[in-house]
Amino acid sequence: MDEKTTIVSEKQFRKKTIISFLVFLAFLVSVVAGWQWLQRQPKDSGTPKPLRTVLDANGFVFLHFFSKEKFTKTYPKSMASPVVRVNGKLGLNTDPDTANWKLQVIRSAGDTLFITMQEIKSLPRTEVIFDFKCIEGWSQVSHWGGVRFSDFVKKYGLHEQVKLQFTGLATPDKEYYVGIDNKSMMHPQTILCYEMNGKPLPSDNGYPLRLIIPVKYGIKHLKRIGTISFSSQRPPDYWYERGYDYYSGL
Ligand SMILES: Nc1nc2c(c(=O)[nH]1)N[C@H]1C(S)=C(S)[C@@H](COP(=O)(O)O)O[C@H]1N2
Ligand SMILES: [Mo]
Repeated sequence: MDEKTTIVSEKQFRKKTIISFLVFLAFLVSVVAGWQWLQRQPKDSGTPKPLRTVLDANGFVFLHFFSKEKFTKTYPKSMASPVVRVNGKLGLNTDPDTANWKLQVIRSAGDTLFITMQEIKSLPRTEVIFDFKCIEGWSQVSHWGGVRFSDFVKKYGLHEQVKLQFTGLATPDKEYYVGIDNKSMMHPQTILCYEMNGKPLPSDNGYPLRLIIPVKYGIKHLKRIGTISFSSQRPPDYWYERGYDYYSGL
C-alpha cells in the first residue's frame, strides 16, 4: 500500500456522500430560484432588467477601450466567399426607386441633405474583406466596397454631427433601424457600401447602399440605407428593442 492512501470508514464514506449530495441539491435549487427570480424582474427593451444592466455595463467598458487603431482582421480576396449568404429581409420588401433614389442625411431637425448614388460613388473608394459574423452563430469571409464613413463625413462637413455620440440608420420604409456609437462609425474600416465581390450590391444584400461595420456583429450592418441621423441619445434599434445588446461589438 503506498503512503498516500487513506482509509475511510464506511460511516465516514456515507457522511461524505450525503454532504456532497446536499451541496449539489442546494446548487440546483439556487439555479432554479435564480432563474425564476430573473423571469419575475421587470423587462427593459425585451430582456429582464438585471441582464440589460450587465449588457449595458459591458458595452460601456468596451466603448471606453475602443481604439480606431485596432483593426478587424482582413483576408485576401481569394478567401472571400463567391456566394454571400442573405440573412434578414426587414425593410427590403419594396424595391427602391432606383432612378430617384437619394440618401437622406438629417443634419438637424428640418435640415436634410439629399445625396445621389453618383455623388457617393465619386468619393474615394475603399474595400474590406473580413469575417462577417452574425449573432445567430454563422460567419463568412466576404468582400465589400464603398466609401469610408469618415471620408463621407469629411466631404459633407458632418463633423459637428458626429461629435454627438450616436448615428441612427434606417431603411427607406423604416422597418429596420439601428443605432451605433460614433467611435465605431468613424472607424477606418466602416464603410457606406455599394459593392459586393466587386459588383453592385444585389437587392437582398442591401442595394443600392448598406452599412458595413466590421467592428460590429451583423445585426448592425443595415442593408438599404434610407436615412442617416445623429443624436446624443441612443437612436432606436430594432434588435435592441427585442432584447439584444445595444453595443453588439466584436
Ligand atoms: N435592412 C435590413 N438590414 C439588415 C437585416 C435586415 O433584416 N434588414 N439583417 C441584419 C443581419 S441580422 C445580418 S446577419 C446581416 C446579413 O447581411 P447579408 O444578408 O448581406 O449577409 O444584415 C443585417 N442588416
Ligand atoms: Mo445577423
